[in-house]
Amino acid sequence: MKVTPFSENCGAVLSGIQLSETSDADIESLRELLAEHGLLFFREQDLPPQEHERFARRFGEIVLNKFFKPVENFPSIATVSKSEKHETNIGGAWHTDHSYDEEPALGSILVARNLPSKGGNTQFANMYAAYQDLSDGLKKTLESLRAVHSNVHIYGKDGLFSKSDIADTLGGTDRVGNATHPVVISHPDSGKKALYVNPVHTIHFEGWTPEESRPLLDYLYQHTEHPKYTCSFNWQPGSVAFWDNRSTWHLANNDYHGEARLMHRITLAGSPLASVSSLL
Ligand SMILES: O=C(O)CCC(=O)C(=O)O
Ligand SMILES: [Fe+2]
Repeated sequence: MKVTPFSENCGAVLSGIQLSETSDADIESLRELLAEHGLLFFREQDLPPQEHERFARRFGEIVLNKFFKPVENFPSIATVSKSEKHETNIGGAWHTDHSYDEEPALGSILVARNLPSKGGNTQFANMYAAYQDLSDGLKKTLESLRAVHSNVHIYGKDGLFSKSDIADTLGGTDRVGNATHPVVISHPDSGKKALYVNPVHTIHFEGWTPEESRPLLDYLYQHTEHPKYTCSFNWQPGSVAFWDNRSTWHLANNDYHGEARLMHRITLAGSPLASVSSLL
């Protein structure tokens, strides 16, 4: 197995491995690489749904997304799709998945099933690197804060998607909720510090109003979106991306109107997030 950086700060490409034929030692190496880089890319994989599921289960427990439709006959695989008729896509703004849960998902394994002739890249950001470059003063302030994450304004009955043209492809408007997490986490597997706020789900700092929170959140978002911390993955048939939700963000480009794009996603269960200060 060969590991090549994908860009300066973002992602690693793994070659010389077929995910349907991994040994226990391969799985352990992948676990370590995921904790370290937060984002692994694979090309030319032969990973039909049953193999996708088998590979995911070797990493841990699968969690079901409350809003996405499952793949027929594979209840643990979520469809992430946009048809030729739709304008709206899923994940079209910077976010990390499931931060609105008390125990946010570890990450996802996304497999390309049907791709547009061009466009449809997924962008990622490295939240270890984005945190690392902040000043010591700001780091100290952020380490003492917690933030509230919600999905009500996105997946709720009056949320963003309910008004969109993909409303009928999603469900679960009554399964929405909030959770509070540290703003700087100690990553459960790597122990490294990562900035844990995101533009779609973080609504305010705990004890601060949304208005008071906005300027600092916006600063952190604009800082993280710098090309230095991000990369753009061009999907090809057989491509797989495996990301860690605790140390990365992602954004699905919506630049292929009139064409369909279908991805299969398996999400792995995570654990409660510890703040850096609680470890002192
Ligand atoms: O379709 C993609 O590239 C990613 C969409 C997304 O946000 C997700 O699957 O969590
Ligand atoms: Fe997502």
